[in-house]
Amino acid sequence: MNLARYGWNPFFQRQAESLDLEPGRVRLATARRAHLFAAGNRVSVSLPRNLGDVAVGDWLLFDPSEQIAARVLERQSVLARKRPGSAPRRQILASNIDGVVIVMGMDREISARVVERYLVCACEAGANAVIALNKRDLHGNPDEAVAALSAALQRFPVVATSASTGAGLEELEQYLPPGGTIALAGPSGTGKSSLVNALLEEDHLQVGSVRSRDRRGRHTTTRRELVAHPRGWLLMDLPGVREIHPWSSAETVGTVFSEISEISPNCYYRDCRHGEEPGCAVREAAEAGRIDSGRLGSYLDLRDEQEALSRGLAESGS
Ligand SMILES: Nc1nc2c(ncn2[C@@H]2O[C@H](COP(=O)(O)OP(=O)(O)OP(=O)(O)O)[C@@H](O)[C@H]2O)c(=O)[nH]1
Ligand SMILES: [Mg+2]
Ligand SMILES: [Zn+2]
Repeated sequence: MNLARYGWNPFFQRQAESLDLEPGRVRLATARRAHLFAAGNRVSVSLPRNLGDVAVGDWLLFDPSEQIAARVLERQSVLARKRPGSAPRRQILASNIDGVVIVMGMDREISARVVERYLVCACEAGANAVIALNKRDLHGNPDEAVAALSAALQRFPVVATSASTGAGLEELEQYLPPGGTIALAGPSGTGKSSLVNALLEEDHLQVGSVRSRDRRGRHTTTRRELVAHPRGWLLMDLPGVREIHPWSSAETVGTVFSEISEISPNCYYRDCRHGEEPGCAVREAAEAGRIDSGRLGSYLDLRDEQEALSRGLAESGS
């Protein structure tokens, strides 16, 4: 089997000097075992305790005779969030990804504020991001919803899809980097697993239902899995999460809110926090309606969160 099909590239090749070990990419993992895409075929290896964290999408070197993993190769990118709780701990959602589809459901209110949080995670990973407003079949005016969200987000593509009817899937595919590893992320019940099945044109993943009372999902997907699409993509369905606190830097937040970071050099103080300072060009722009005040609030929250994270990390010495 050709390893390039699974994302093998010179970045990983350089780390794999040993002749006795073979590379494989984690397709599915439990605490003690990982199922891999490897040259021989699909193999399953045991994960020794001293190996460290193993995430879906990781490349491992394993000993083929013992069927045991020896090393996790350095990651090219990670999609990560802060673990719930006060301690600054990172949870890797997906490893070595090229693109992220942020899936939101048109059967409920679409929050640009939630999407922005996922965008920060995607940008921190250096991945291409596209937003799928799924369940377009349940919305009276999907084009209007797309226009509203793309105006709110400024520069990220938004596509209306339906996993049920197949509408919008071809358009979505145009935004997926060819041959790349693509993670589908978003709240529970928005149709991430359904979209993977629809893109594959087969029912590979289990799909859940949503509570009719509040449209919340039931957290049907509980494990991460990488599946190979016939057109070359590797799709990673992620479990829906209730809360997303990005694991990133304050600079990455600035790239998601580019219309705000473009104005901030015009503030009187170079280190303006856009709070109470005199001569703040960002606040002026918000007051004049040139930037959206909801966006500004979201930007300041995310910036403060990421700065607190950096401080927490420095204090804990990690
Ligand atoms: N009408 C309609 N229903 C959809 C669509 N996509 C998904 N659904 C339904 O929405 C429900 C949830 O779908 P899932 O694919 O399980 O959602 P998920 O995002 O994977 O949810 P978690 O795994 O819990 O995070 C199921 O009942 C699906 O049949 C769609 O495009 N249109
Ligand atoms: Mg799912
Ligand atoms: Zn300012």
